[in-house]
Amino acid sequence: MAEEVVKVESRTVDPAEQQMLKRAQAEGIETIWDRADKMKPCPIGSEGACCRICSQGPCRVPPPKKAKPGEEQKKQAVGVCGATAETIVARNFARMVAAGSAAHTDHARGVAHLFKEVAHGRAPGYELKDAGKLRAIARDYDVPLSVGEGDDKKSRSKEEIAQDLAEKVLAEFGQQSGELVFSSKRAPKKRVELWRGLDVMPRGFDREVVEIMHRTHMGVDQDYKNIIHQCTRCAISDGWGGSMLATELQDVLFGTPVPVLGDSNLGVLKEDHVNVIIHGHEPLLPELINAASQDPEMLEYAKSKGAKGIQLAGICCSANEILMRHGIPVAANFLGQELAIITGAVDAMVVDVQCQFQALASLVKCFHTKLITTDERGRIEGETMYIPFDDHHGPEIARKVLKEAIDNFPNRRAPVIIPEQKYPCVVGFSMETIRYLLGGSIRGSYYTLNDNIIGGRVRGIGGVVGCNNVRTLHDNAHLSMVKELIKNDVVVLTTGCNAIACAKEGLLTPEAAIKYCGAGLAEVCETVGIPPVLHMGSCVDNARILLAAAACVRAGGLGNDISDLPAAGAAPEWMSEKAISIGHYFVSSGVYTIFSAAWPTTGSEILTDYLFHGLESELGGMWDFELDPVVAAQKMIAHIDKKRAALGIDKARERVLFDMAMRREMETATGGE
Ligand code: NFS
Ligand code: SF4
Repeated sequence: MAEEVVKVESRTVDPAEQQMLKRAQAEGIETIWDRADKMKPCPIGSEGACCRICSQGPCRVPPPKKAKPGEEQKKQAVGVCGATAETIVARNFARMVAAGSAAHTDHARGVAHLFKEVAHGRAPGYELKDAGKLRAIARDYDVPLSVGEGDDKKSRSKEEIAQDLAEKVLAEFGQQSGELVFSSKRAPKKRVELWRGLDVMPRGFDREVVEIMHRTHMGVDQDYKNIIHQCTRCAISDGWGGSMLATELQDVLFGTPVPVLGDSNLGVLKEDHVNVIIHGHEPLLPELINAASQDPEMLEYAKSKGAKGIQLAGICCSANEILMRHGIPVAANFLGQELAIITGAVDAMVVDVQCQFQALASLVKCFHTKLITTDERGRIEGETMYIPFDDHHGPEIARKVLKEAIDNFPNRRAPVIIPEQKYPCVVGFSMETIRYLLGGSIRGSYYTLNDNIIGGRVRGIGGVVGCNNVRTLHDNAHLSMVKELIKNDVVVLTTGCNAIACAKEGLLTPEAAIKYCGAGLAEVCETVGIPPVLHMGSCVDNARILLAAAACVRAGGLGNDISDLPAAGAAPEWMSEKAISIGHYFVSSGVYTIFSAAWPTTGSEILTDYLFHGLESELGGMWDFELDPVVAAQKMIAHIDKKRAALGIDKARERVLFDMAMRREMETATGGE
């Protein structure tokens, strides 16, 4: 290769992926890092200061350079129509919220449709697995669980309940007025009242997204605060709506996650097995591919082609879904998708929607890998094959996909190089599991967690989530931030690509507590037997974090709203529009939320100040940005301490730290461990 070879250590901190990057360099295979080097981000676009929503533009309104002494300060430009930087930047931000929310809600739509078909017995291969959760959701939606009165009272079957529930949830997509059920019933009472007072209760999933698109059309909403107001309503409809619905219905269909052991990193691939990568976001088909991969007939077929078995492994959020529920190993997060193929060992990569590089289509041509698209919304030009998923023929389709992978096993041509790195992880911390583990079967509440927070052993809660971003050293910000938090006794709840980064680093094991945590958190983790970083699932499962926060509020002792909790959120390597929607629903729920990597509103100081400071007085939560992940973690801790002080529990922590120091001193003095 003529190009200068870039040090792989400057691209990713993951040794397995470094090895694959070296292979790519040696063989002249292009990856996302090479493309990023060639593509300089547009400075005006990255500030959000470019408007191209009508053909009189594009209009660029970046902040003017600071005037030199004696010079007159130039004013910020406005668009041809007079749109100010505030309007333009807010519009761009709003469209990110709309796209992110749409992605989550459209995911929920697919799940809801499948749920309906399962309820009517029209979707072979699926069942209503978690009847308890089904009833809990039905109660929220006022679906009767029984019929008749007195002695004639009869419980309704799961199917009957699910049929009614399906109609009600599907109706919420096109609902025009009123409130969404989860937003009004599952958020803390005080939060709901606040939202009602601000008039940001979402009315219908689709309506809120469409309204952002309308308001940000040329010449409509040109008041930045009013645009952000609609962002808030739309984001709530994502977190306390679409995402929550996707998570809850998936739990009913596939089971609510409980702790399970899994493996992570590229070392999970097996040279002598048919390797199938599940990549994307929706677990509907992957659930059946998993079932099919255990079918003796399929295994026989794999053997007939010379393979010892079938190895499934995940990438991105589909990975998190099947890892959480079945312990299927996770091969990589977002930035590792090409590197998995570069092992030469992947016989098929099965994708559905979201976060899939178009570059996969050309990359698979360098290897034998089949790129199989499975969703009509997510085709890729140049894909090897399109096998559309359909609710009514799931098992057949799953077998067809697997058969394609098996048939491809004998076609491997490049030498197979599988990195040896493989790390165990304990995952499956749904909101219910945390309640069970920390509350025990008797109390079954979040009170024990609260008690530990009040007592000071646990300083607070950090939700660290989100993507990878090729503009930052891969996984570095995730790991530095999480380590800084747990070192300071902040328990971390994680999802998405952050969770995978943590898995690959061994942070999702109980042993990590002793190695990385402050004494208080280490003690709690040791007593309960949990990792200090709790994997709660995929990105739609960020709704689980909201539910956990609501449960903390309900358990008592830590104020009466999410904004009172000593908690903070972060996405240190974010890149997708979904992350902006997620961040904004955390902010709207009362959480201090800090992003690293990049910030999309720097084109307007006024708007940025509103998001970072102004929103706090309205919503109790606010955005923040900090490039350095460790400093960002410290800012989260400062916020947590501010909330501890407001709750009057800051003294307790000082006592705990004092006791611990005393005890340690005594132990050293007596030679104890
Ligand atoms: Ni979330 Fe999942 Fe990863 Fe980011 Fe993409 S996989 S939905 S968007 S990149 S965390
Ligand atoms: Fe320019 Fe206004 Fe058209 Fe945007 S809407 S491109 S600011 S003229």
